[in-house]
Amino acid sequence: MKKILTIQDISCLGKCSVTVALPVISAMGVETVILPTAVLSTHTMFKNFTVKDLTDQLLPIVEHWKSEGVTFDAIYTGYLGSAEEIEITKKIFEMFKTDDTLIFIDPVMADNGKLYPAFDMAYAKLNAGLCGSADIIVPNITEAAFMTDMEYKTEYDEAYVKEMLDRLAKLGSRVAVLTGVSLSEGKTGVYGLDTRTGEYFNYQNDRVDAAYHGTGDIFASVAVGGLVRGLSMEKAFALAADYTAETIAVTRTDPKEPWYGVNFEETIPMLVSRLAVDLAV
Ligand code: PXL
Repeated sequence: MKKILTIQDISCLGKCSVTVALPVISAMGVETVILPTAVLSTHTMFKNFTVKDLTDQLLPIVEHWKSEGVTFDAIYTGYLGSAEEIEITKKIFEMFKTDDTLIFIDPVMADNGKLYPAFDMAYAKLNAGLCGSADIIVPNITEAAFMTDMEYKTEYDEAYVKEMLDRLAKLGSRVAVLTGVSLSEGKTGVYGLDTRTGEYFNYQNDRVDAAYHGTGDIFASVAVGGLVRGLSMEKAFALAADYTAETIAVTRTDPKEPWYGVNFEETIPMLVSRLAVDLAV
């Protein structure tokens, strides 16, 4: 069985990071190993959340795995809590990367034009540096704007998106994929650049007019799960975009607030059956 290591926080309540990655990647038939960067009572969209930082645990845990001869098909990083954790994550890549290990980075730190409460510009720059170690990066437009020194825009054209991707590619990853890209009324999706071929790719879906929390984590988990199962990049990102859109659509029927999280649990059967179809073709 394939195995993904995911490095991100445990937000005990609120459907994001590890509480999304574990069920979603497992449902895709891939073992999910977790390295928690911190334990929070909730994600940081709640007020008065508690945090227990786990920076000092990261190296002892991975050194134990190393001594056991553990290997990973992919390492997928999400919300990291501090500059020091970014440095340690780089070390972990060096310890475990082989020619067959996919390094997949979601540089989680910002959305809707703003950095999350725990972060500042210095952190954004370090995250940009970390992205240079990746095979694939999947920032949203806000995160990309912070990492490329571009203005954050809510209205933009294809030239803006391509310029952003060109600048992201210069950070050093093989593939850069921007999420939440909306180029026409009522549509949203992903726009990517594969630096090996110089080709851009674009996949659009119907847009739901609400920004739900945790959808980036769902998108990233499905994309990395699909890639490790052997889907092409095109298929993996299309599956991730479609599953995220479907999950948002289902969640809209629930009166819960968008900042809480999405009801991805209800759409896992769709994910599993679509993955089976995609793998069969
Ligand atoms: O979904 C991204 C995320 C992950 N982890 C924590 C967060 C957020 C976004 O706000 O606060 C702790």
